[in-house]
Amino acid sequence: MSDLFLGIDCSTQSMTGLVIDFDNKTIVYNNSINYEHDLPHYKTKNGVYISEDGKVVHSNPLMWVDALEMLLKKLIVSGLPTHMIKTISGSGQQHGTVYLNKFFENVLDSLDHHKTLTTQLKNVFTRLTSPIWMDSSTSKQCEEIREVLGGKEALIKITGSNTFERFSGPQIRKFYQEDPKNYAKTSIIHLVSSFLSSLLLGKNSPIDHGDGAGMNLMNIKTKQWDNKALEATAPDLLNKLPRLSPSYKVIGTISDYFINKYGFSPNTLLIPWSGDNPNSLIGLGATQKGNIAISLGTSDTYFSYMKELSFDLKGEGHIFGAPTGDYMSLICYKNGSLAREKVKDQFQLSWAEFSEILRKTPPGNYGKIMLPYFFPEIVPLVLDPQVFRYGFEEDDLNGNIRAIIEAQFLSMKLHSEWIKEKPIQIYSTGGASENIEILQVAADIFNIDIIKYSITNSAALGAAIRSIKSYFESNGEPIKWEKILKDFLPLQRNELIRARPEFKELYMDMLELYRKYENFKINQEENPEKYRIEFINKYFS
Ligand code: XUL
Repeated sequence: MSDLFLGIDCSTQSMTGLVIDFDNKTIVYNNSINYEHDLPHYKTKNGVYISEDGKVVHSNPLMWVDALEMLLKKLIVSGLPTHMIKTISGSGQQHGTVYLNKFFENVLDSLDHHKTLTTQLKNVFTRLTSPIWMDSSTSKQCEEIREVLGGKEALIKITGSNTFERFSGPQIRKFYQEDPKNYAKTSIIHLVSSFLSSLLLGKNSPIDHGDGAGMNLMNIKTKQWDNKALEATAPDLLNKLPRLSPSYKVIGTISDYFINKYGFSPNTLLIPWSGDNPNSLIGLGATQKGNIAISLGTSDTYFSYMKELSFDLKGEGHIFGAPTGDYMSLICYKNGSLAREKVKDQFQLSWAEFSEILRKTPPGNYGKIMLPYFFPEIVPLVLDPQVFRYGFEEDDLNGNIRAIIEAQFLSMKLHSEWIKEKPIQIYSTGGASENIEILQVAADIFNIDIIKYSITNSAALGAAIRSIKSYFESNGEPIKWEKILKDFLPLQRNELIRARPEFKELYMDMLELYRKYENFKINQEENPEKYRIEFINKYFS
């Protein structure tokens, strides 16, 4: 076996470890811990704690620590020679924050490998649970920060995004306002990514520019903490944040705890972890103009590489740093897999039955339209969840299945219109991308072919690929992204889902209909029922 590279992904519902064998260009390890099933004593549902009104969504940072240790134990049991791992990087669900006291670094520095990480880290948190990206409870703080920074457009030009309920800045402000004592006791605030990176490093790890951009705190042009944004958020915040770093820069070597306990070499290099979406950009090889990625996981995201910085002044999308040092655009939906599952479970279907219904129902769904806000939605902003159905009822099995999938991709197409670089090719990842019928709907709606990957965790794959790039760079043997991606990605591309041109016009019409329904519900515009009847007459009579 040759040089190995490890990527770890801490996502909403699970933690995955993936190892690449560089010379043989293969993935030699790919395994996950599911929080709800493998760590039931944390009592999460799908990895999270949700308040009754659905607005407050937290997870447990100690559970992530436990999952990391469980993952590494599994790695050892698999017989993988951990001492051959040259570099490690990782990926975290974006925006989530971890609040730590002044003992955190000392504890990391003096970890005893005979004890577990959780026993040693249980007293370092000033907030026992971490707000995560699904939280939508900070509208007040979003407004306050936006106002101080000069309104939506000014804010977008500073941080790359409007304030969003799930973003770290508004979440930090809420903690400061609601629990000032524990805010004062907080020495350092990490993202999920930099928190886990700190464990491996044995001291505070920097936040990378990819994930840092999801906080409403980093200046998107200078890639430094923005003083005005920090001041608008909470007092003394600069002293409570780690430094920022490019995603590709080596930050040190692995700490003694992991060397002694899991057999890693003391020379194992570490580079910063990044967000799951920036990692997926690499894991899907979407580093060229016109390459679009859709990730169908707990969140559904639509993102693309961006060479030149440009903004969505309407404020629905975001600009993050890309791990290449450039930029990426992103739109995020909360009604992703959990919403699909709700519909599937309502009718007690298996995924195979769900797919069968998609296969046998016609594009356009006889004019049945759903606005699928099962949970509070990010795009468009819907804080009080409600599902709207036009032309059908809640008990219409076929109607509901097709309607939710069409709604998800019509919404994606609609809300990505601001991205200047038009899609030429779409890459898909995430659990639901295993489902060809779902991807067929997406291909038809976008009228673009979709490349499906066999590895559905492109975030872990992206993290492993990033670590290859940085390893060789730090050894003075730089390899171009194109070369690494060419070597490692074609093997993963296992299916092409072709857009069917015969449905192009139908979906263009349906997109306009969907736009009207959104405007009707969200902006109180005219009821578009007569257009829906026209649509039915044109395609289904
Ligand atoms: C992106 C976002 C989610 C999380 C969880 O802005 O909120 O995609 O990263 O996957």
